[in-house]
Order: sequence, then structure tokens, then C-alpha cells
Amino acid sequence: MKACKTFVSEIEVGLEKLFSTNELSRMWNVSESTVKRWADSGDLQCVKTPGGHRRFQLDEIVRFQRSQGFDAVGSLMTPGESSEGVLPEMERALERRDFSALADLFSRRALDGDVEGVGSLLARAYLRGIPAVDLQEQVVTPAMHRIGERWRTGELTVADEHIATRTAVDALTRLQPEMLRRPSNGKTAVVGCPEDELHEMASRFISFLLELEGWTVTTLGMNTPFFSFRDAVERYRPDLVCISSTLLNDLDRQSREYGELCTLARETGARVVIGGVGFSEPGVRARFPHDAYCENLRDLLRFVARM
Ligand code: B12
Repeated sequence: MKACKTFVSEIEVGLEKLFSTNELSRMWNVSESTVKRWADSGDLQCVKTPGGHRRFQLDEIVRFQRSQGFDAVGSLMTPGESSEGVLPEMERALERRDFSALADLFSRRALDGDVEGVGSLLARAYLRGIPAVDLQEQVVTPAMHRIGERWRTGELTVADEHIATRTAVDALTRLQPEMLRRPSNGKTAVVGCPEDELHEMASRFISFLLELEGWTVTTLGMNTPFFSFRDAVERYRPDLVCISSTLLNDLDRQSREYGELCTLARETGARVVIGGVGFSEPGVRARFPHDAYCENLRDLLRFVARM
């Protein structure tokens, strides 16, 4: 059997983070020749660059680690990280599962607009066995909440918030195709945020996690009126509708439009899950009938596991 797919084009190589033999040998504390032997035997799949170098994809690395029963314990440096001494800090935090330190590192990199750095932190944490949902709940969300607190106290500007959000979303988007995902479960979901809602990250996370769980997701994104959610339910006939709100305006009109969405969801058998601080008041929730209100992403995964 030929172990490596040969000659991925430069363009393909440029699309995602591929790990080199040298990086894997440092990560696993084994020699480069050991990594090459695993690759050449076909146990560890790789692709080859036009120059003949082996390159490894994240999902394959995770699969191989799991099959061999070991973890990525060594260090994986990028030139920037090693020269700034950032890496030991990250490795220490990963070693101790110190989520607060990881969130701090994450927010610094996100505020710097460092997509590579954020991506590398997430990839390293994932390789260390931290599940995607914990990465989001314990690292990304607290980091974004801290950024919000610093904005509230005037330390950061809206521009800083925008850079951080964009960097975090870009890094997650690049990483997602490389994470292990369950085979399709045949279920579909529509995910989005109500009208005037610009906080989109939770909805992106939800789509991302459901896709890893094998769902097919249509993401409507931020600022989607409830009548447009209704149109999407009519068109896609999803099993699940997820709505994320941080700030709900014009409750009378929104709850009226939401009612029409709910009626259709009931007729088509779609379950409706709401979440986010916009729905945290019981009085508000009462005006938006739902199958579940979830405070976090773990709750959502528990709910969909029962579906
Ligand atoms: C980035 C940001 C922005 C960006 C958003 C960019 C973007 N593309 O998303 C911009 C600059 C646009 C923005 C604007 C504003 N923002 Co702002 N923003 C933030 C910030 C810093 C991060 C938001 C974020 O991404 N969080 C990360 C996500 C993942 O966390 P989350 O939303 O809490 O979601 C978690 C759970 O709630 C849950 N969840 C949420 N929804 C759902 C749904 C389902 C179905 C489930 C299962 C779970 C779930 O799971 C998530 C993961 O753990 C927050 C700080 C914070 N505390 O969140 C402030 C914050 C939300 N913003 C705030 C404010 C006040 C505003 C503005 C009104 C400011 C202004 N005066 O213009 C505007 C309003 C814009 C609008 N109309 O929506 C306040 C809200 C206070 C409040 N609730 O009353 C906050 C809390 C800042 C603060 N400390 O005061 N903001």
C-alpha cells in the first residue's frame, strides 16, 4: 500500500495547517525517523508536497494518537512563539489544564488579530485531548467575556472587539474541517440570531459543534428576523432550530413573529432551542415558547443527544 498521497498542490497545502515530520517528532517526543516509519507503513496517513516532504493533517494526527493510545506531550513551536517565549506559557497551561491561563493567552492573541496564533493554541489544546465543546466553553467564551468586560470599562474599543471576534471566528473556521467529525446522522438544523442581534459567535459555535456531531446545518447568522427563520423552516424542514440572542429589542413585535415561526415548527416537527443572555429572564422566555432553553453548549449537546 502506498502510504502517502503524493504531490498535493501548493494551493492545497496553503489551505490548511499541515504539520511537518519535524513538528510531530517534537510533539510526540520521538525521532523524525520514527514518524517517517509510521507514515511509510501507512499507519499514519500523510500527503506529500511537490518537494517530496511529508505533511500531516490534524484529524489524521488525532486519529493516530487515539489508535496508539498516546497524547501530544512535547512542544510544537512556531518561530514567533519560540522567540517570544509564549510557547512555554501555553505548554504549561495545557499541561495543567489551566483554562483561565489559556483563555488569557487566547484573548491576547485574538486582540492582536493573530489568526495563526489562535489557531495554533486551539489545535494544540485539541491534540492534548480537550474536546471542542470544552475549548469553546472554557477557553473561547471566557476569553470573549473578558474582552467584553474590558470594553465596558473603557480599556478596549469597539475596533478591538471586532478584531478579536473576527480572529476567533476565522481561526475556528480554519480548524473545523480538520477536526474529527461523526458520520452524518441525517439530521438537519437551522441556526441564527434574531433581528438586530449582531453577536454572532455563539451561533457560529452551535453550527460548528452540531456539524462535528454529524448534523447538516444551515447557518442564518446574525440579524435574521423571525419571519426569515420561518421561511428557512419552510424551505429546509429542519429537525432543529437554534436561536441565540444577547439583546432582544421590540419584544411585542418579535414575539409575534416568533409565534408564527413556532406554529410552523410545531406543524413540521422541528424542535426549537433558545439560548443566550437575551433569553435569560424567565418573563422574556415565557413570551418565546420553546422546546428547550440552554445556558450553554453542553446543555445543547445533551438535548440533541436525546433527540
Ligand atoms: C464581540 C462583542 C460585540 C461585537 C459583536 C461582533 C460579532 N460579529 O459577533 C460588536 C462590536 C458588534 C458588539 C456590539 C454591541 N455590544 Co457587544 N459584546 C461583544 C463581546 C465582547 C463578546 C460577544 C461574544 O462573542 N461572546 C462569546 C459567546 C460565545 O458567548 P455568549 O454570547 O455569552 O454565548 C454563550 C452562552 O450564552 C450560550 N449561548 C448563547 N446563545 C445560545 C443559543 C443557544 C441555542 C444555546 C444552546 C446556547 C447559547 O453559549 C455560548 C457559549 O458558551 C460581549 C461580551 C460578552 N459577555 O459576551 C459584548 C456584550 C455582549 N456586548 C454588549 C453591548 C452592550 C453591545 C452594544 C449594545 C454596544 C453598543 N452600545 O453599541 C452593541 C449591540 C449590537 C447589537 N445590536 O447586537 C454587552 C451586553 C450587555 C447586556 N446583555 O445587556 C456585552 C456583555 C459587553 C459588556 N460587558 O457590557 N459587541
